[in-house]
Amino acid sequence: MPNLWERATKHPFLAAVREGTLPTAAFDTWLAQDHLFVGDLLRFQARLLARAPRAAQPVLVAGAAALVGELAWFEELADGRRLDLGSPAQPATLAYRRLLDRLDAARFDDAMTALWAVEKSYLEAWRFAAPGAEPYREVVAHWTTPGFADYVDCLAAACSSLAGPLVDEVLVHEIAFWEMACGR
Ligand code: HMH
Repeated sequence: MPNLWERATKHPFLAAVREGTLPTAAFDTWLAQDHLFVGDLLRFQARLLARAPRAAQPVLVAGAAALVGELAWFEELADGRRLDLGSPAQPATLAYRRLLDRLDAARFDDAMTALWAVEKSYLEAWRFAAPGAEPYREVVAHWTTPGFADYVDCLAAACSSLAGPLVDEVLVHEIAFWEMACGR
């Protein structure tokens, strides 16, 4: 569904990051909520790892380790902005968490494809925002490094399919997440 990909990866939030017109409050909302999301994603990925076939273990372990590092990176970013990361999860964050929880009951292959969609959409989204206006360059760079693109390729290689209803569902949640950050 190209339209969902487009909406998830070319959202006005990302254009505003590129152009330097994003309100600080929108960025800070995104930062605090994405910190919560990454914690949820790490827990989901650990559960997926627990039932992964042998061939998918390396990429899932490497990704989980990267998510732990990412949590520390979020905490540093928040520190630098004097932003409190203790704000409660907003409805879009909670809804995305529920999708991740539901993936526990999906077949491994389908859950793996959904994980790929989570990461692929982020890669494409931040590529769209690149290089980013000055205050946001470091954030854009974080998700547009060759290492992250390689990770997304490795996830794809461990997937039996790169499409399906769960991919569309992921994209709907990605769109809602940007909308939340924009206060909509
Ligand atoms: C909302 N989607 C969202 N946040 C993220 N950090 C990623 C995907 C990639 O990990």
